Amino acid sequence: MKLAFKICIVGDPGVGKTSLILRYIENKFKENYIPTLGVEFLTKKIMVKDVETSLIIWDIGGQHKWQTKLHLYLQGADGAIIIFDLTRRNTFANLENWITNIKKISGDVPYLMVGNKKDLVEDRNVELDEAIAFSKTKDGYPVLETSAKTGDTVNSMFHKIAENVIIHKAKKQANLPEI
Ligand code: G3D
Ligand code: MG
Repeated sequence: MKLAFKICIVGDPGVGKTSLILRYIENKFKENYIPTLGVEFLTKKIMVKDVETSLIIWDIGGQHKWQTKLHLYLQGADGAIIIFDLTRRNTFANLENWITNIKKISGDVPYLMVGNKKDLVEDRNVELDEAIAFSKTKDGYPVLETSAKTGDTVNSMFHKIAENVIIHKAKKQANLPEI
């Protein structure tokens, strides 16, 4: 059996969406210049519980034109990762809006809440405890903390969403999208 999942990476501008994908796919971090990926999605194959799984990772562009086309990105997502910036509280406050959009457009799909820029220890403005408390008021999905700069928890973030998609589909007894 081979599976393919569409995973959307969302979150406010500058939280590190593109950097996390670049770290995951190419194991690189660009300090000063983040090239636009030039494509709307990238694919990575991983093994999840002995099953070959293709993650089709969609990066939501920062420019306004993409924000107005959010529905095109989120449509048909099997799961989402909402990124916020641990140094900027407003990006954490906006999780609520992102969850609303995901539910409205993608439907009942699993999502992770991920605080990025963990390496900026001195500038941290959101604590893990409060993010977990927030998750409990919503759907109780996992909260992780990452650094695209050091690579901390980046691989496990993608692995976790794949696992959650499989668990969620199994619960709903939906057919897994095979390729
Ligand atoms: P976006 O795709 O969500 O808009 P980007 O965000 O990936 O373009 O990242 C925005 C800025 O945050 C970039 O800096 C990038 O280098 C920085 N960044 C992303 N992830 C991390 C991280 O984990 N740690 C640190 N310290 N910085 C990070 P610039 O200077 O290009 O704006
Ligand atoms: Mg980007």
